[in-house]
Amino acid sequence: MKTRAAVAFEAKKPLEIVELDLEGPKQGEVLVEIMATGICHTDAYTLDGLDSEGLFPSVLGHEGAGIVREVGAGVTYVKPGDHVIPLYTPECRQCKSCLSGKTNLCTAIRATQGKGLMPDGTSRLSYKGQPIFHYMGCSTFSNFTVLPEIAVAKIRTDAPFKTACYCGCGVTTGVGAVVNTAKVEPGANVVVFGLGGIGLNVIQGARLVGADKIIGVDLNNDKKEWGEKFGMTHFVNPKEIDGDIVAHLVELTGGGADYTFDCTGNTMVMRQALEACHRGWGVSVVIGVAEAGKEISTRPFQLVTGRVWKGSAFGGARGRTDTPKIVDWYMDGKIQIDPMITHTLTLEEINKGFDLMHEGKSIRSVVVY
Ligand code: NAD
Ligand code: AHE
Ligand code: ZN
Repeated sequence: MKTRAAVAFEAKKPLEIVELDLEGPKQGEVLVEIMATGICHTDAYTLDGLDSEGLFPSVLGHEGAGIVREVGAGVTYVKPGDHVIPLYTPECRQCKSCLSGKTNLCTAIRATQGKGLMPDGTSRLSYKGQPIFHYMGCSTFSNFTVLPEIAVAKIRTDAPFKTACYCGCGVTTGVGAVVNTAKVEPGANVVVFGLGGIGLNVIQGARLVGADKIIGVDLNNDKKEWGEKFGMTHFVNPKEIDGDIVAHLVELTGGGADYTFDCTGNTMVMRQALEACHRGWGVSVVIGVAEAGKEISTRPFQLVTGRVWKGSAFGGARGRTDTPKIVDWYMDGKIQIDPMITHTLTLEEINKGFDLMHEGKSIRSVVVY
């Protein structure tokens, strides 16, 4: 079949809207009509050539929601008509990682996913006879996409696609990092670095679990009002304080934060986030994705004296099990999504979404097909 898609033909070039050929679902795969997709900073990072796994030409996009239109042989989990969210963190429930109960990082198809291919080692997408790579196993910047059955989460049918798609990455990543990875407890002091599409969800996650101080740090003063909408109690712009940001935050939290979250992808900020933690028990969670070649460092003494450095991918959420629950939390009013969708675009306008993100003018742009 044919599908309209925004293709990343080369790094650092705008996406081009073209008609692609899409092969139907093979054994264990499903064809999904993507109804809406968010644009996450990770898409921009890959398009900008900063991802060590970045492949071109490819169809980016990993924050979608849609409807199953066809299933391949052997598929039992979903049927045509089901509403689903594509999962860049699938959940096979059979691999060593899934069975461990210790991680959400299913390893069943990670190797081929990282090579831009389906589990059988081929692509379903092509343009003028040449294969186009899949991206993060999702490729939601295509109106139709093929996914392994283990890489879709079945969600309730009354959730609007335009907002539910955000649960495919940003909402689940931010809220999940608080609830699943850090396990923030009521009364804790929390510092969130970077108040974008992820950081604001960390903030609302911290509010949800009853954190005390929720301190937001951003270089963009416009983010103060945004943070406050979702539960932030204090805002700090590192450019506008006297002296060192770490010392400032340690003072503000009465000795250091119980939990800090990096939502910037900047390795210097990751260090500040660790060092702003309380001696003896503070936990810093790295969510931001750093560009290829970057490394983090700190004095080992920071760890010797009890600070803990952790990472979180997709908020520690088990794809098929937890994503539908996040959608339920939204539909039940426990978390908010609607105000964070600042821009609704057509596929033809998708490059504008990237511009708005780089200009700091959007929280989430969503393409509605
Ligand atoms: P975004 O562009 O919407 O937000 C980034 C925010 O960080 C902006 O408000 C910006 O002003 C702020 N910022 C940038 N540099 C800063 C600095 N030095 N100090 C303080 N604030 C700074 O991006 P997003 O969509 O929220 O994504 C944030 C990061 O999370 C990206 O690196 C993205 O790739 C990553 N991410 C990770 C996961 C995961 O599973 N680990 C999932 C989604 C996104
Ligand atoms: N491909 C990059 C790493 C990118 C990365 O860390 N991705 C996150 C999700 S970001 C979503 O917006 C993730 O889930 N990572 C776990 C995984 O298995 O990819 C690189 O450095 O090569
Ligand atoms: Zn993302």
